[in-house]
Amino acid sequence: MPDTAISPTVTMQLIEAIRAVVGERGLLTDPSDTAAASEDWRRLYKGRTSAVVRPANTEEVAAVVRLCAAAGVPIVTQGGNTSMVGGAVPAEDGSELVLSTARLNRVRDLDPVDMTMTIEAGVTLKAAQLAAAEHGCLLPLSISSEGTAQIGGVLAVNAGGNNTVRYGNARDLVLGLEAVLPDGTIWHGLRRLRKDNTGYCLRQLFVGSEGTLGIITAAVLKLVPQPKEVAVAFCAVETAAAALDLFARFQAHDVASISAFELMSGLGTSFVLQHIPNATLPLDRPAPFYVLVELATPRPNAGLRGSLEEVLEGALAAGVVIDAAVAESDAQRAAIWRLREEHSEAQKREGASVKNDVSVPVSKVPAFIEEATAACAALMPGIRAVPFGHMGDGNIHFNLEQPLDADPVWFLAQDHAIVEKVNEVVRKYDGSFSAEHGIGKLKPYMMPDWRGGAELALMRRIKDAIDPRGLMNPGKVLP
Ligand code: 2HG
Ligand code: ZN
Repeated sequence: MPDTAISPTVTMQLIEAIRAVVGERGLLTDPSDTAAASEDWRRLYKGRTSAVVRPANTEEVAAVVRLCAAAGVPIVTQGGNTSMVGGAVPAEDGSELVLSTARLNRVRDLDPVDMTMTIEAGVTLKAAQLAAAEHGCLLPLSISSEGTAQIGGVLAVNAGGNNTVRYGNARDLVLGLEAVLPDGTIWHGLRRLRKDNTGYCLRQLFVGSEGTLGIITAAVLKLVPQPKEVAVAFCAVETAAAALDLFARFQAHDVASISAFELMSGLGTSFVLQHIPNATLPLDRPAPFYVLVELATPRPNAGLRGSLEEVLEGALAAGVVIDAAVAESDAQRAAIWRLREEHSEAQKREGASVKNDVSVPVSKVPAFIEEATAACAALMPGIRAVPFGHMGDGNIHFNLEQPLDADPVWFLAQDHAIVEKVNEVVRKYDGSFSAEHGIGKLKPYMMPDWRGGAELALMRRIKDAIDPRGLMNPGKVLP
């Protein structure tokens, strides 16, 4: 085979060497496959790659990384490709290969006494949850894209999601890690110890590094007992301040039972009702805001439903809640959750949107929403604010939908100005400009402003020490 160059760096010789490692099934070069892997879920970026490499085990990952390192070819690791910040797209010039974790899809071990699961990077979050449930355990991490998102990506971006209010973010669940380093070395760190105080905590360096330090191939995750009772209510409130009041009531009643406390706007919910088949509002009339509250307990006969109703009755009597529906069955519970989880898809169908994945202290959420809404309306008449998200942990998706008559391309070009307006308010409340989606390709330009000085300098030194040639997911995280 002649050593023809497919791109400035990728040669046929390299592709054939990789094929020899991963076999026919492990290499996709069909343009439809490479095109699908080169675009992000939001369709913000269209890159190009000559191959999607799909190793079947950690040794194959390591062998592929060694070959790429020798050729100086950068690798973009991709799981479910559900990033909201273009975290897994290759560059436009075709110089990078995509390495898919999809075939690393085994649950290696699940121990209901240790309450841990050892799981490979390509298992979807949903499949991991189901595997835990089969053993009477709960993997307490839930995100809207869990049917597609894979464990490796979930950990690489330190996903947050719906249960952070109770169980923390992805990094809080990681006890051990296996990863392939940029030179192809396999780091075997799959310990399942609750206590292991032995120097720098390397696993936490890789969690949240977004594929820029190496490739996570497997992890040991903490599990918790499966809930025996779950109660879900969908509540209508006039304002985000009333939603906060309701949260405080649930906290005062039994903080330990809250497993999710999610906020939705009336407008965002109307998009779901309009664009998502079979979505229905479980209340008589629409409201400015809604809250989804979920309580869960591993204790049997805990009377959770009674607890939920007691708090709601108090809130209704005080005028904090206008109306509420309590799920009577698993099907109703799922229908209520769909109203929340389909928010992103419905916004995509409604038109172009600019996303702000921000966090502020929980107590500041109402003021933040009010002030950011006003600031955006002043910037662009007709802009439609769609705040929603994880109110219980202070993470609000303050998304802006294009004005009804605006050109989507023009609207998206106003991205930086809109984001800056929102972030002025985030700054005022000492919040974060990226609460759970990470930095990816979308936000590195913001890093000097928000994490400049010692923090960014230290991050660069870590990157240079571990990936001195910059071959792991270039152009992501660091400017
Ligand atoms: C969610 O909470 C996801 O549903 C997506 O984080 C948020 O679309 C978004 O902005
Ligand atoms: Zn979210």
